[in-house]
Amino acid sequence: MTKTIFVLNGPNLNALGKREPGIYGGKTLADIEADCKAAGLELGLEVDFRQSNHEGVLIDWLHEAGEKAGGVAFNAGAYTHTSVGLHDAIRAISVPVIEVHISNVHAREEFRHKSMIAPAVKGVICGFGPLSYILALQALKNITQ
Ligand code: CA2
Repeated sequence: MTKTIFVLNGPNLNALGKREPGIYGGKTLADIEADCKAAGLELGLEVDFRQSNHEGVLIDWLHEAGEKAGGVAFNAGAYTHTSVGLHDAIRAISVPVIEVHISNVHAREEFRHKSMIAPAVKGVICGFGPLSYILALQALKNITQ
């Protein structure tokens, strides 16, 4: 049976490709979604790709993933650095969650060095541009088979 992987995106990621290309590259979130769906086809994974600017919606989607998905690739955006609610939601589900970042957060401002969700996730992939998402899908394929 084909596994469904939720690829969840947090605040402002809908603005990708429109500003700050020096940090995040020129791809839009729709481009990244297309790349993830193509990689999913090759890996035998169904990709359910979503974005929200609202913390509670992301929490609801994590709970939904806990019921329906085989794993989650999660770019929580700025909530990565602030959200106890997302930390708790990841702990509340038993499917693996991989933290994803486009930029290398450790090479940026100090406030981005702390991740509230890192202690709750299976692993972290950051700094590879949009490729970070594909690496997360490959990792999920490996750890869930
Ligand atoms: O590198 C990443 O993937 C981040 O999760 C992106 C977040 C940032 O807050 C994290 O520290 C690292 C930002 C999302 C996109 O924000 C934009 C800001 C300006 C223009 C376009 C996107």
